[in-house]
Amino acid sequence: MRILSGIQPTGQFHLGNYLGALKHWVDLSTSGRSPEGRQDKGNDCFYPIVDLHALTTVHDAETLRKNTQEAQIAMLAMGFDPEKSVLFLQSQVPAHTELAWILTTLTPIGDLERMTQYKEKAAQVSKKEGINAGLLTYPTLMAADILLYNPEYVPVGEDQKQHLEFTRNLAEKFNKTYGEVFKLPKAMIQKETARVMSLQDPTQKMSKSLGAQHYIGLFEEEDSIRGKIKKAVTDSGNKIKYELREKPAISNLLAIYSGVSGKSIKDLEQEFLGKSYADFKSSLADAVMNQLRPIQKRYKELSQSPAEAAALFDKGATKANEVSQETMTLVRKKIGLNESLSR
Ligand code: ATP
Ligand code: LTN
Repeated sequence: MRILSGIQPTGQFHLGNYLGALKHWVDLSTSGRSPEGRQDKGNDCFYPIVDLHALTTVHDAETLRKNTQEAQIAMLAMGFDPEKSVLFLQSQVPAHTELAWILTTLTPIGDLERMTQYKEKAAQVSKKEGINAGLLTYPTLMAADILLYNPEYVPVGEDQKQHLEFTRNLAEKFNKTYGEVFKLPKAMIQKETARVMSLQDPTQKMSKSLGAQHYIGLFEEEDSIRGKIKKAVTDSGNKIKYELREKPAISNLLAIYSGVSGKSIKDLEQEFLGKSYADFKSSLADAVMNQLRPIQKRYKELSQSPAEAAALFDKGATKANEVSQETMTLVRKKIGLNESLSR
């Protein structure tokens, strides 16, 4: 089964990115299990680091270079295996921008203006800076990332569901206009950790932009992580119980615990029956560190030779170029671009 998903290199990854997306992607590339439980031999996974998307918000070359390098090393440290999945930089595969342009010509502006992520990002931009057109057309580039590889599933966090719907509509429109080329990809959402919430405000999703106390960075020092968990807000009462409406903070901590330990929330409620919030948090911090320690260790080792990590991504780009060119040959033919002149 073919799977594709992308992540922006916009700074340090946090536990929300990891539990909501990246951990799941590693599992998909090693286990070969589909949402229907079908046992395939192994999923055929494509995971680009979408550096061109990052350009919509990052306009400093050194920062982008550094973030991209860190993202490459982080993915390898988390267990992404370049033998099992195709890891590459979006910018090293020109077909992404080529198809994005073609799709832009089929996209009503109103559809782009309606996107929640666009509205949120546009609201954050200062008046002086203005809203760049890339923020608006972001979803057509994302649609191109996906459709070039014709994946059946796209594992993403809940926040990306709308972009997936947009991608499906665009694929359908292309097929209707020019003839069948694209499969309609489905979103794959990891239910329990679809939205890891902030440690300080469980009504908002964990994110870097809320501030340091709200998230746990994957490569943060142990003392800092333990401190943040200790200071995480809790709910009134004293029971360790998953009740989203009554106990959003404890429910979030339980979901995190389940995500890092693999234990079910039911089993955790049983395990902490009658225990205090303090005991629970201390045990949660252990579980988080058990998950992160090996990743952090590997990150330190891989950071010694960033060129090796980059070389693995170069290899992935070669493969991604091959696959995407096959799609583009068909696309060019269908839309009437002159084959002999364009290649
Ligand atoms: P920022 O921290 O700057 O707000 P972000 O954390 O939202 O950014 P993205 O690049 O938008 O980072 O997300 C990368 C992936 O991680 C996406 O698939 C997204 O759905 C997932 N993701 C991000 N935050 C969370 C979260 N709190 N819970 C679950 N999944 C998340
Ligand atoms: N928009 C996504 C990142 C992204 C992506 C993709 C995800 C870009 N291209 C293709 C899945 C498939 C985000 O903001 N997390």
